[in-house]
Amino acid sequence: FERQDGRLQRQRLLVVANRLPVSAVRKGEDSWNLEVSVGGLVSALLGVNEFEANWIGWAGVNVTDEIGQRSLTEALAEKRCIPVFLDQELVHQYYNGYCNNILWPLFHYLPLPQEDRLATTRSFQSQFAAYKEVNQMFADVVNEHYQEGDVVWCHDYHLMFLPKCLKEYNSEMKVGWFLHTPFPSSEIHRTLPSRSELLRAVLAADLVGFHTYDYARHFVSACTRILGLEGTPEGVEDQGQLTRVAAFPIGIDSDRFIRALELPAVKYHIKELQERFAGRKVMLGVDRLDMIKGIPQKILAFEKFLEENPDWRDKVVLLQIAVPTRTDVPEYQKLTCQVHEIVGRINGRFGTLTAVPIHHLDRSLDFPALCALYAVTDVALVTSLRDGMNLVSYEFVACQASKKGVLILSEFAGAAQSLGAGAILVNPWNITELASSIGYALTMSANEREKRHQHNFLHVTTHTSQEWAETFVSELNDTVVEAQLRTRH
Ligand code: ADQ
Repeated sequence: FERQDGRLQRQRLLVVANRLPVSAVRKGEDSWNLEVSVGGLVSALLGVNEFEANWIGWAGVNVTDEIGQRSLTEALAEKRCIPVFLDQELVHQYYNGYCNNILWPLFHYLPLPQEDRLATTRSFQSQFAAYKEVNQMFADVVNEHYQEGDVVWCHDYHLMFLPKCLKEYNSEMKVGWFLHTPFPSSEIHRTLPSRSELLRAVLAADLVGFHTYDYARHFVSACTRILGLEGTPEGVEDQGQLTRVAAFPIGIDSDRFIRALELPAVKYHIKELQERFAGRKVMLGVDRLDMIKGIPQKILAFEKFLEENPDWRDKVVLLQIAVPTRTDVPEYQKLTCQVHEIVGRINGRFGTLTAVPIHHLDRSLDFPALCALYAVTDVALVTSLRDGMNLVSYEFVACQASKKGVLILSEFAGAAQSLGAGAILVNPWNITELASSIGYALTMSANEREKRHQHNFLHVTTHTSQEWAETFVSELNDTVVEAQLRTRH
């Protein structure tokens, strides 16, 4: 809180992310339907009362006419959202191209595309140009709405250029940048043709945050090895200028999940699911259908488990809820086909006339249905090949107060560092190990389940998303004050 004219005032926060927390659907020339999309970031900031949060981002629609842009801007203003308008070609080059085909895979240790090197190099250059152009457009909108004293919090790999663009406008702006994905080893980052420009642009921020200490360390090493800068325990130093680098592990709004279990709609779903799967253990996967989530590996391990344990074939079911994502990117289309093929084969192999071992849904679930599923699950499977944190594992734990189910968790998810002691940690590439972990989880004693659950439940309910946001912003405020003191001396 800041004092102004003797009155308490909440500090204004400008949250800048690729997507706004609402999706807009056009109803008429100047009317819009706005749907709140509750993801990790939105719920993290919804619970933070200390700040007045305003959002800046793309609304997810192509609006080229002036009437549409004006009316959408007005509709979004009621939700404290400010749109950045991007045309289709820019979205294609910046979002589908540079963000999702280059940076996203690379930050998850999947190498740069290699099919046609020349074509890739050419399109790479135009995609990178579009990326910079879009970041500048975001900076223009932030600058237009910025008021002295605001904290500007930039999010994720889509906006790595934004801190630099903002500081060029106003070096006094308090700018923080947080990465939701892993930051890879410097050996991976150094393959990126634009490696130095990106690092320098991020370093313009006052505070740079990651989910884990390892990602922060990788970032500092990349700055040391690629840019030749000095890494210190506080961050990265360039000619006396310090950029603070630190770990801020995200959490969830655990109370929202715990309270939801008391809602009639959720209780109704729970009862329905219990009846539907009576006599069978329920295993659950909830993921965006993305190559980093290790969905094929998870399903293949389940197949191996059924193959080796015929007695379990009619006693266990795997529910895999996979919400389609980035459906315009060819790699994602291929993954969908691959998953469908494996699921079909396994159900054909082990299914009966009355039951199949895998229920695979290509869609998202609403909040009550999702909570109910988490609550009835015996074993949750998170098999990410890499994952910044993974909130699904946190949400599952929050909903398991009565059942005390088991979490099988990839050691390559950031969450392994916080929930590792309560979960069964696995290497998702090792299908044999994964299959035997399934057997171990399904037969674990009640005593061991209870102990493991208590450990994780305590963590999830004390390291919340609200705490994450408050810690980041207060650290940013402190960093700026310290920097001002240093320059004065
Ligand atoms: P994501 O890759 O999207 O997030 P995750 O952290 O698991 O991964 O968050 C997904 C969110 O979407 C969860 O809140 C989950 O409930 C919801 N969700 C996923 N599939 C769903 C489905 N089928 N139906 C309904 N809801 C579904 C990125 C990074 C992560 C990082 C977060 C937050 O990749 O590593 O943890 O940001 O920083």
